[in-house]
Amino acid sequence: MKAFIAGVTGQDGFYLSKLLKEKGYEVYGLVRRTAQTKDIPDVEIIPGDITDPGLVNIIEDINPDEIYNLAAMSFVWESFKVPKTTFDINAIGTLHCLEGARKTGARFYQASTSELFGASPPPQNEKTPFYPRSPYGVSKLAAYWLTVNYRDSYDLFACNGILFNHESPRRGIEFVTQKISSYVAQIYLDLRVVDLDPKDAIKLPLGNLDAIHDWGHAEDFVDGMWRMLQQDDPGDYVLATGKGHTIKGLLDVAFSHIGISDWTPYVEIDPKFYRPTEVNALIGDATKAKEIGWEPKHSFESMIREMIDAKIQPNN
Ligand code: G4F
Repeated sequence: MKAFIAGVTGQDGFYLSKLLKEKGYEVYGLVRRTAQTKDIPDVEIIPGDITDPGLVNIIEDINPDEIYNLAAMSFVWESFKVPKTTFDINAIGTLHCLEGARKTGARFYQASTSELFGASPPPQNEKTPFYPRSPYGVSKLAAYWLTVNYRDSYDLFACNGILFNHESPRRGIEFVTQKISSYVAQIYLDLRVVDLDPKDAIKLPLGNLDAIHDWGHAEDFVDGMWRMLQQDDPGDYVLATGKGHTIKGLLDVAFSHIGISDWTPYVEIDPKFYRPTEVNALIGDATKAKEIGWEPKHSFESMIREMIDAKIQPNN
């Protein structure tokens, strides 16, 4: 089996290519000229750009059995600053991948997101109305419907994985789990060498601490992506743990891992990190995914601890 992954250098690209290699796939990964390629598991690197229509020819040359579109401008906060770039990558890029799937007959996976639900109250599942709250969410909604439309129009085996937040030690520093984990690891290391008074610590600037998210582990979620493409019929699936946590709850778990019960002296609110519109509560109902054998294995607490430990001892 041959798989083509757009977005192979990201967190999910790492775990997915590892999983597919273990299953015996030949894996081809689309990589922009400026992206870092070290650490990607034994993948054939294909230079290219998802926003360029030349992607269709690239996919035709490879002629994969499966295409996974994980490429995205994935930082919701930044999408308010660069809405057009967000659309080019997330919506037009998906169109190019779908054209490649149409030309080759490959099965297609689209990285859709819980951000599609936005303001719709939880629990959210495949039947919940969409109400995105950011240019990112709206661009991903276009990509979602393009995927459905290509499935309906051309009888393509195309699936949307509607994934709730998923994290790991490979998560980018701009996302709140990694931002908090990295800071907490640094505080732990500092406390080992100096008798740091909490009021003298450089504070961690954060935005909205009350938003509720459903955070799972990326390693569990890539298994769900693969499963969707192995079914008899294509469909759309929510992947989520079903448990919601606030940013405050995340801070509780992270600081208690290094023995600090009161994190308030270490955190300050910086309005810069607020978004013009926010999702208040995203908690997924993954009943449909469970029917195809998907089950998350990591807990939220163990994942946050793993992320902090990876920063404390980066080589372990
Ligand atoms: O970690 P975040 O930036 O992730 P967000 O916006 O939920 O997006 C991630 O998950 C989505 C859903 O699956 C993906 F579609 C998307 O591509 C990405 O992977 O923010 C999480 C929450 C937000 O409510 C945000 O307002 O944390 C809140 N937050 C509070 N202070 C902060 C901060 N987020 C960031 N990044 N930085 C802060 O200082």
